[in-house]
Amino acid sequence: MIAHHGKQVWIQPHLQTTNAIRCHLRFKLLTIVAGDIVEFEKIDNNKGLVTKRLARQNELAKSDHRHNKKVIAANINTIWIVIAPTPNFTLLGIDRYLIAAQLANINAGILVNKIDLLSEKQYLHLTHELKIYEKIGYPILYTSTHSEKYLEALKATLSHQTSFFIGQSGVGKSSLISTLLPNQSIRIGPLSNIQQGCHTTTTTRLMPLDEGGYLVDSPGLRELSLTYLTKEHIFQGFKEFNAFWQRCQFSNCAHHHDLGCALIAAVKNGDIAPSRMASFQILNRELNKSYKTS
Ligand SMILES: Nc1nc2c(ncn2[C@@H]2O[C@H](COP(=O)(O)OP(=O)(O)OP(=O)(O)O)[C@@H](O)[C@H]2O)c(=O)[nH]1
Ligand SMILES: [Mg+2]
Ligand SMILES: [Zn+2]
Repeated sequence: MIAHHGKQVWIQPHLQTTNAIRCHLRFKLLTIVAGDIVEFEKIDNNKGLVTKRLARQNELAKSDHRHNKKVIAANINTIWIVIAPTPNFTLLGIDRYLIAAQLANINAGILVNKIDLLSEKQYLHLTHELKIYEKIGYPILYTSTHSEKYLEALKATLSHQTSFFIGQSGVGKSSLISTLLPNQSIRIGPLSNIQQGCHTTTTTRLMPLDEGGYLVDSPGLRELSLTYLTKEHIFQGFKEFNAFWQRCQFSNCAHHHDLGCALIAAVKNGDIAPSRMASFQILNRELNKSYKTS
């Protein structure tokens, strides 16, 4: 499935030589998202009926406003968390996406766009700040849609797999995709729109790459809510914490006070970054609050 269009969906037949087909769903309850693989019956050359959704390899999800799980995309190989010098980003915001990816068993990396806006000093500061992610094992790519030289490396990284671009509105997800796919018509927004809270991209959409593979563009998210998860999930979502799983002195350790807490000891030893521990505690507090309100 490539995109929703009201109650209908666009399907790309397996052979990429044929155009996308607009389909109704046979069953109202059949939920399909970008990246889903489906069976469909052709009605005519442009129309069809989706009859079945095949089993998903993985599901990228967030919480809806009732703290229930909402799947955003399926069958993704790599999630690229797109950030930029403007709009501003937070490490907590990045961690939310990394945890969702880790729990869905999807590779993730950080794509820093608009580096043309950085002075050398700012660039060095940023690369230093993001080092903690490289240490955990997340790749980091630096790009600018204003310069060809970064795009070749990006293309090579993305080929032959399905890559999902996610991040705040205005970081340049659609700009990057349209530079990589010049033949697709993709709307790019002025930054002023975004500062007023307008999102340029409104649907998640999958597009084929000439070299093989797909890119998925998605609407900007202010932040990814993860309140549908349990505390255990949150722990497991922090990849580097797994070495400390059940190592705390007390089995009900809340990882708040240092009495026998393996995580707090790891922060002191430099094995866990303080910002990751801070994110972990914030996400746990959000869970406590959502239990009370749901
Ligand atoms: N300076 C600079 N500006 C860029 C770069 N890439 C994108 N932009 C600008 O950033 C603005 C937002 O770009 P979009 O591609 O619409 O951002 P988006 O992430 O798709 O936003 P949503 O669709 O709302 O989520 C546009 O004005 C782009 O021209 C870049 O590498 N450098
Ligand atoms: Mg966009
Ligand atoms: Zn602990």
